[in-house]
Amino acid sequence: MSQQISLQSSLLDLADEPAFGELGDTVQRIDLGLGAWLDVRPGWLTGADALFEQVRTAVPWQAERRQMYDTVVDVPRMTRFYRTGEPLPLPILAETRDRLSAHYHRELGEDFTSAGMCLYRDGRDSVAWHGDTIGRGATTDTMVAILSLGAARPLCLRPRGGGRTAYRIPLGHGDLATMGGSCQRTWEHAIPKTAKPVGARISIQFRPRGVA
Ligand SMILES: O=C(O)CCC(=O)C(=O)O
Repeated sequence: MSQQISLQSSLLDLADEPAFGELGDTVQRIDLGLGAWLDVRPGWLTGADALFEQVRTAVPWQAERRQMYDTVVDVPRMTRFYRTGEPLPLPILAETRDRLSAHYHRELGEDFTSAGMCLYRDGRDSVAWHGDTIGRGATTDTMVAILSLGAARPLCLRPRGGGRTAYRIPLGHGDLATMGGSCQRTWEHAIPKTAKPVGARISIQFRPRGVA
């Protein structure tokens, strides 16, 4: 049975202006084992539903296609990757990155520099089981910090190599989740499809240089 972590995030987040809460002791660390951990900070950003609309409008979303066996299929989500040094489309996204860099700098030893954006339009959009193992994440410990906007979708985690989902963590509405330690090479994560009626969600992932 997977462990469902229930986040008391602000389902009624009516604030017009995005505002960050504290990090510090409000961040809960889950030891996943195998040298991996997951930090969760429900409702880190209030006004996240208002920011969702700004990000959805400001980002030039791209539809990707990829080879799957002998056919080319649509990637079931919209994406845009802002590589290291590329300006982010809204000042608050740079502020988010800088706040995360400040919070994790002692442990990470470097800053977050890139921002991957994913738009899950509805329950048909998803990402399959994977670790972020392009680049340094394949061989060294690192961190991937995710700010979620819009409707909550579960981030699922399982040890690498298959098997059942060990954790299901609903993320949306300004929640923060950070995967750290060996997580990208010893665990896999996914956002599964759902037949339930769910609204759109945006995931913003901050990574250090050379991790993708
Ligand atoms: O949607 C999420 O929060 C996870 C995204 C993800 O795993 C990825 O893009 O590599």
